[in-house]
Amino acid sequence: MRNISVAMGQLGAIQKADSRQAVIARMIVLMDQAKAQGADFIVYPELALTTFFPRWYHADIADADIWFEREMPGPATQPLFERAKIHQMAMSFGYAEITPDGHHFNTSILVDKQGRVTAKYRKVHLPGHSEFDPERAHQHLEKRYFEPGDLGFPVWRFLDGIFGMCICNDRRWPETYREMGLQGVEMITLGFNTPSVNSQKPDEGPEQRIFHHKLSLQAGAYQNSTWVVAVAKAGVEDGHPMFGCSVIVDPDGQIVAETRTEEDEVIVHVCDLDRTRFGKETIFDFKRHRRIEHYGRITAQVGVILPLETS
Ligand code: CDV
Repeated sequence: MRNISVAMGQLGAIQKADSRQAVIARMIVLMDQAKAQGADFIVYPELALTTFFPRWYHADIADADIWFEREMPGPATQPLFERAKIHQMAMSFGYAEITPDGHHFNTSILVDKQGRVTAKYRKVHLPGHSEFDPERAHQHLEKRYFEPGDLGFPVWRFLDGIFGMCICNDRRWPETYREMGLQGVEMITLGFNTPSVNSQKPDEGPEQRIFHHKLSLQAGAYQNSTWVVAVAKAGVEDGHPMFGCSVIVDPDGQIVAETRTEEDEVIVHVCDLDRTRFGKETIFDFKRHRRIEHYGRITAQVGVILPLETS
């Protein structure tokens, strides 16, 4: 057995006016609770340090830089790293990253038990749009504020296993999981901010949104025989509701842990990384069963090309 005690550190709403210091204080409380429950590793959401700012339109894109971090850890986040070191707790969280040469990414990191940033992932699948869209019930301007990630989907030897990351919308794409599955991933962590209502389809509410969320995670876990840990930022941010339902999915695709609220909440589950072996050695033994000669379109083509019409 290779057991890792994993905590989901779900965050409730963060309002526009909330400071990073206030959010970090909440994250430290969650970490303390996780430690008290025996966790080795805590996973926090996407863009954990601020409100989900891509819902707000800045006419001058440079004005959005207030939401970005220039260093990690920086002055606001240092106390979280210090507490992690004291607890000997590994962690993962998401934040908006601005690089020294001015690139903007939606980023997630793995931090080891000594408080060292050991891995970085930058969100590849950016949903939404880049200009103000009056047709939508709310804006989702990730394509305005971020560039697509430039690091691919790497995996890392971390704790006692092979770990990978993705972020929110990435979880809906089978390519995300398979890229990491082909590198033997045993645990994928991700954070998300998902509005409870579809901005372009008012009758698509939380029930269906949560169904699609779980469907994607469970399929990705099962088809790659990996653990998946998905953690929400939830609750009502300045009038905009987002669902919770942070979950841990086992390598059979079963949900084994789930949050119950849309507030700050910790759930801890012990995950045996050896449970990934059976699926990887049988039905999803990629080496024996994949037929790459038939998969060319997946990397050669982006949109749909319909067959020619026959008269
Ligand atoms: N933060 C996200 O990536 N949210 C998307 C919403 C916009 C659909 C998601 O896939 O959950």
